[in-house]
Amino acid sequence: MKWGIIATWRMALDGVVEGSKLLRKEELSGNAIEKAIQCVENNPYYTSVGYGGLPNEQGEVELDAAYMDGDNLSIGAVAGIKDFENPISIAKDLSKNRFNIFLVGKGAEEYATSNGFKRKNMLTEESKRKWEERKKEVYRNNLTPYDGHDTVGMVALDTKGSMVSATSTSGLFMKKRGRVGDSPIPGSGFYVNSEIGGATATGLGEDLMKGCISYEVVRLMKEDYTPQQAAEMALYELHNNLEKKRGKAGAMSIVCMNNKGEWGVATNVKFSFVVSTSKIEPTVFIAYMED
Ligand code: SD4
Repeated sequence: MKWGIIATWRMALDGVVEGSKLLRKEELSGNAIEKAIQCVENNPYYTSVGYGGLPNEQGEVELDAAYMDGDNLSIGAVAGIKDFENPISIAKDLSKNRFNIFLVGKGAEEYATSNGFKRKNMLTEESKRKWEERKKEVYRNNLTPYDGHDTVGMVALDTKGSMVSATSTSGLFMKKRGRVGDSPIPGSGFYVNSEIGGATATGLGEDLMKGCISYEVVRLMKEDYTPQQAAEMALYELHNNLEKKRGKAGAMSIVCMNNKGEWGVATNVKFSFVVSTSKIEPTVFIAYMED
């Protein structure tokens, strides 16, 4: 029985282990990915996702998350949500709706409250301390503050052939209040179609969204490119376009999997990712930019 899960960054490992246990037991990919992402959100030591996430300019933890079901193309997403424990679960819940599937800020918080989601102060002492230090450092050295951001993004395939994709992040460190990156935006931070495969991105959202990169990877897999070819073609084309038209490209990485459980990765930085399939135990890999 074939199943698989691929995820961005090493921080996804514990979650991928948990998600794999469910997929191995023939659970639905939707449940496995939710559990896997919750694991990352709940861990205060992963400072760019969920609890203990990186604060914005005002010292508030504003979170973005999204969920997509590749069987029926349902999408749910939240952006700039504060003080809720598991943004991924709110996004997944929103994906059941016909209308109002992507909610931001207060609207997302009202929805979460009225649907029984648990409130939690997501700012830890550690993330507050980091924010204070960063503020001083930026002021002292006149730096661009937006450093040290990572998103957990995953694509999962279950034994019935159903695929899902999901993301969760606190976005850029010291971002402007209300800033939203690629992660909750369909086609940019994530995309999946169970008839083809799925993809999810991480890196500088402002650049990733200029290439609708997750949709592009899925589109290329539909044209029969392997996941590895699709990831490389989409990422390097966007990278080269940004360099040509704008003089520089930000950090960008993408992982993808097709509905056969074959996977691919591409990056323009040094990037860690996690794969687990019916053939591979959960493993952390490192990818680099091609010469
Ligand atoms: C964002 N793409 O908000 C996210 C951040 C990220 O590696 O993934 N950084 O732009």
